[in-house]
Amino acid sequence: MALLDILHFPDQRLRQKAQSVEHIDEKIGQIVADMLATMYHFSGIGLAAIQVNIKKSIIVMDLSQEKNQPECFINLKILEKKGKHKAEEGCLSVPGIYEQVNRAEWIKYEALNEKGEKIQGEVDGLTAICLQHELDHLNGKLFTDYVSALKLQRARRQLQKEAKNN
Ligand code: K1U
Ligand code: ZN
Repeated sequence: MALLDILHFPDQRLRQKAQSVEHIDEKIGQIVADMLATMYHFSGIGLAAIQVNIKKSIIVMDLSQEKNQPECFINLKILEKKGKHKAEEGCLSVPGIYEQVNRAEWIKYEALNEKGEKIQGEVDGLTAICLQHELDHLNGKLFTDYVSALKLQRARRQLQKEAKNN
């Protein structure tokens, strides 16, 4: 397993769009393993392949307390969305910034797992938020795109202040 480099805002490679995975083979298995190792290393709850400069539709996630329930979503598609929910988000590609974002409260999805099996689910709460956040990454979008420029400026100034005081 290898730790991968995470791209940070404003790196334009974060704006690339992922391509569908055609064949799930050993190479894809290695990417999934490396993405999981990277996500755990940086204490994330999710990671999209675009964040590690891999232009493939691959997402990993683990929302368990014990960090022992890794999940993988290949070619994730959101089929239905319902409701609205505002919650705080962070991003490993935008370190130190946490802002409220509006997302659908409930989603129905389909994807492939790391074995190439079709998976489907209906989820809400943090799972729904995280999958929408990661799918945005695969479409070149960041959570900060939903936040006002003024709020972002304030958050960045606060970060700079904290960095000076430490
Ligand atoms: O995609 C990423 O950059 C990972 C990101 C996922 C995410 C967190 C929160 C809401 C939506 C998506 C993270 O794991 S950020 C770090 C983190 O663990 C976290 C931050 C804020 C709230 C909950 C968790
Ligand atoms: Zn992110």
